[in-house]
Amino acid sequence: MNIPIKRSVGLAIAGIAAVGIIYACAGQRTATTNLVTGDAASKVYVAPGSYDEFYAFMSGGYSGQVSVYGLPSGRLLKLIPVFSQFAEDAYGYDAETKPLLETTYGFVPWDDSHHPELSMTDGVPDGRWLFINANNTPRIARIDLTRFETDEIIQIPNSAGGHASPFTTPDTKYVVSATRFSVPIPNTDVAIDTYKKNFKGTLSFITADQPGKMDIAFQILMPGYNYDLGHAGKGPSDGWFFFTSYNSEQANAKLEENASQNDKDYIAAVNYKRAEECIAQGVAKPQAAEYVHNYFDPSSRTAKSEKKTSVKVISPTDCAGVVYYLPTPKSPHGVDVDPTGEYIVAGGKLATVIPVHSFTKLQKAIADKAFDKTVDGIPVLKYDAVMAGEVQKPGLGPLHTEFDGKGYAYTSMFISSEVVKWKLGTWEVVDRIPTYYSIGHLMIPGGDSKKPWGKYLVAMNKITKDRYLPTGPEMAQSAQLIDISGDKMKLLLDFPTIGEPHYAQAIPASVIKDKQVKFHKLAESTNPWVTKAEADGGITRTGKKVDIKMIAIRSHFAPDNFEGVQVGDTVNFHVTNIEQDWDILHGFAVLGANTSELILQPGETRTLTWIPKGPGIYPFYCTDFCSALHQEMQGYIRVSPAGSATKLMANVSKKTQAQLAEANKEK
Ligand code: K7E
Ligand code: CUA
Repeated sequence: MNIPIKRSVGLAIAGIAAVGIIYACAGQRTATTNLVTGDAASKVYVAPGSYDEFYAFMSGGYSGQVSVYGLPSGRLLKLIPVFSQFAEDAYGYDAETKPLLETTYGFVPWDDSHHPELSMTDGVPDGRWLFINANNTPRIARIDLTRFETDEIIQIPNSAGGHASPFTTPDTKYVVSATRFSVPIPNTDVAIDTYKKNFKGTLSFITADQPGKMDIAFQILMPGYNYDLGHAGKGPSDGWFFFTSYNSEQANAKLEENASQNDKDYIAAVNYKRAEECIAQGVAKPQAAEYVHNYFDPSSRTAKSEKKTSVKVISPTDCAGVVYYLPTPKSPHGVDVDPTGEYIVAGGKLATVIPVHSFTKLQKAIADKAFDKTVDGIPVLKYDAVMAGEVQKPGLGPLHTEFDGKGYAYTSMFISSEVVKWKLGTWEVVDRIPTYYSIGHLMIPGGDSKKPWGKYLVAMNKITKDRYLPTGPEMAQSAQLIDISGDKMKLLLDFPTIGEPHYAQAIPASVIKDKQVKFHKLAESTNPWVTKAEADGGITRTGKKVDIKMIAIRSHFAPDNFEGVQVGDTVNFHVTNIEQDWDILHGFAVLGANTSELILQPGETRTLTWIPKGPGIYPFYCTDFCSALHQEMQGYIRVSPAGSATKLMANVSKKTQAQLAEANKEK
């Protein structure tokens, strides 16, 4: 076996200061690229008709979505749109889902999503929900895992760059979000070079355990550093949360250089139970802050957006003991807590070791007041007083660590492009395996929880280069499946991914596969525009607004002919799929519409809005090949000039026609 590409690069330590050059090296084709062992194929083979063992949820990065894969096959099962519009199923295009993408900046149809996080019960992923963050316009979404749909999005005020997010507490009481960028809080017009004086960070705790009621529980006002990642404590450290920060230099320009000066930055250790006490004592000041909470109600299958106006903000100076800083080398990125809750592992991007803090020592250091200094009311603990150990010579550019539950940790090494396996407690490196290329996060099913399922590790790589058939200048990003069941890690499979997967989560399929909703019960729909029976469709006019109610069922729409629409009208097609059967979908598209199609799940109603631009006949059709007579599933709408005498008409039954005429006369 050959040496992993990057470690063979003699730049070694010298390379630390020059992260950028690594990309150039990553593409060198070497003979090491095929390290797959003989039985790999059988280990990832899932026979046709059989199921994968795990669901894996990968963030889409700049695609703003979540993609769902089966493991070990690496088969793509689904794309869940979250922060980006998705024309395939009208997410963010139709009237029902658009409110999910509202913010105080208006409609924001894109974001950069990094960290999927499963809800947990007692520190173990429970398969109820998946949370994911938006980086650019800070938000957190909750995805319901009985439907694989985004149900809720909350915006994070007083924040810029919601990167350290949305990691959960072991009971899912809170998910968190920390500002990557410090900004003036509240945000205001100041000179950028007043950074040190005016810019602050915030750590937000968001209540997350009640569907439809996500809200900012409180925020902690922090020194103006960059907050990067976080993880909750567990077991003995339950009640604590750990966040990495860098740029303790407080540079506001050329951070590449200026934020890499200090040998150590900090992990913020937050005692959130203490924060709750301070709030109970009335210490938190309610501060005016506008943010938006959006909720997709499953019974009407319609989202609503509401504005909120205030948050509780705690300053560490007013709530002693709420935050401590753990000095951590150097510009740390990931922070990961081992399954026992004792060890807090940092990924110091520029560090030559992997530093590990001890929760026991942290408590003792606090009791002994082993402080170096205090920053804005936050005691800085002595490094030696809290350090459990350092993994020596792990490789270059440690970023993220996950655990197998058998006493081992696995750290991704971005610069040396490898996964390093080491032993908790002795801190010795026991194995390493190259990745192709430049690994970011890695993921073990349950690997950040109290009870990792282990077995596999997925490496999510930043650079793909020559791993697949070339597709022009841009290649799909690449994940690699590694078998960690034995002493030695074994590469099993490469598979391409969507967008840029940063982090991922995985859970045994058995936890969620039998809880899936198969269709929406039509009788229980509370959608205001639902059409529950074929004869109930029709067309009504209110001024220049025309509402069309229609059903879709194999293999027709009803009504399927409409007249009386005029140029300049706003026409809403409210289409209900009245099928009550699993996986029987219909679509709807109309000639000249300036939006996406609709895709209708069985039993749901969705709305396509269309403003016809000229007179004529416009066909509409079903876009989902639903039946033998799918091609017959079509209709026409007639558009007349503005002011035309053409009567409203929908070709429904005579009785319904008469009722319609009555209803329209009254208006
Ligand atoms: Cu390391 Cu955004 Cu979690 Cu990507 S972050 S790698
Ligand atoms: Cu309905 Cu095709």
